[in-house]
Amino acid sequence: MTPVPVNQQQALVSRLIAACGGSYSPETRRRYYISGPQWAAAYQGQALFHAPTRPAIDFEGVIRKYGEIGIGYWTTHDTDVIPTEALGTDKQSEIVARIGKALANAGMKCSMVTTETFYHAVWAASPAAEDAGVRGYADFRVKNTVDIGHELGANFAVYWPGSLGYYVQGAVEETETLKWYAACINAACEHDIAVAKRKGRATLKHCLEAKPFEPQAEILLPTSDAMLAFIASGLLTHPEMVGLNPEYLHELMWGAAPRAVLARALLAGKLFHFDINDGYRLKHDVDIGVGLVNPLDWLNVLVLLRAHGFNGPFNLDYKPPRTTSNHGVFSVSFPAAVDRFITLWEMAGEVREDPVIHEATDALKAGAGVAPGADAKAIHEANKELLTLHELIGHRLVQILLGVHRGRTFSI
Ligand code: XLS
Ligand code: MG
Ligand code: MG
Repeated sequence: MTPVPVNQQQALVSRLIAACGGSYSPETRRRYYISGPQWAAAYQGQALFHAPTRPAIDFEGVIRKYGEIGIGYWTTHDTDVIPTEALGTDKQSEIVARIGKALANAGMKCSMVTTETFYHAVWAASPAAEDAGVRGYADFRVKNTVDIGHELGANFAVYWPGSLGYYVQGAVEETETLKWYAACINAACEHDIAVAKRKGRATLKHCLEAKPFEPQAEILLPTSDAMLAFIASGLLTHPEMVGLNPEYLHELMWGAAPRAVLARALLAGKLFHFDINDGYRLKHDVDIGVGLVNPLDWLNVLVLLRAHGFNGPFNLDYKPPRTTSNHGVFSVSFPAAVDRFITLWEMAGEVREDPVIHEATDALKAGAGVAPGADAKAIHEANKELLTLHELIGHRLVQILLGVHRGRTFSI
């Protein structure tokens, strides 16, 4: 094997990703409502047991690269771009103006803003802590994020509450904490109504994002279903402004079927925004790129979303692995994730038109035509051959995903 010196490695990566083929042009990529988070591209590979592996990159660099790739929208936490101590000051206005310029230069738009209510030490006991000072500060932070969102032309605000739970049970009274958390969301919505009116803009869509654990041991609102119950609990003053930002992997983390989660959100009219990534059931929030682990499940998810007219935003909330360099983040991670998503989205369109699936599904719905009655055995006997179609549909979906074998053999 010939060693590859470091000054030739980027060229090798670029040549091999081109050799993979199947990439879409930036113009095509921009037609989809796909957003790139500031924090995803700027992630340096650090974690509790992991030192960073990539140098820092500023928002101008991230936005420029996203624009070149053809990612149409950018999303950010307030403190991804504004130091905590500068929030709400003139320095913030200066930075927001720079962001606006960078977006315009890259031909991008800001679609979503979110408040970091988990990283800073002030959130150790959550944004809905016992101390009124912490809660007042949380109100300031979410309202300030609403201001930034309107300033940048965003339409969505996301809330992942982070530490809304505990390591030690019994230390907080759950109903009290949930009421305080609702008060914070209410503050954001009420402020939004006032700002939107003043600016002649629509109010933002406020999207709650659940995660079952991490960074706490137990979480008070661990799943999208818990968030739906919270929205309908009567604690929110503007429940119509509040919906969900489910994250694909967060639902797998508690063992759910993400497609079923999304179906429940769709029925409730609350699927506002969707964080797209991949990973493993009942494990950590590893935020792997969309389609790298569960492509068949992703295909099925997108079939459901297309059937219900959900066209985005699809937010690339994943983390390029620690083994990827900054060159790799923009030459492999992001373009490849976008391209896998587009391919799966287009395949989902094919599934919806597929004549075999159509005929099988119609036949299942038509049933055997026996009159409804009380004879269980007769009903089963009349339908039993039709039900093989469930497995046949599964086979057809995998064929669409993998491509039919076209006579393929490799080893014999
Ligand atoms: C963390 C969340 C976070 C949210 C936005 O696990 O996914 O990135 O999407 O705060
Ligand atoms: Mg997320
Ligand atoms: Mg995640």
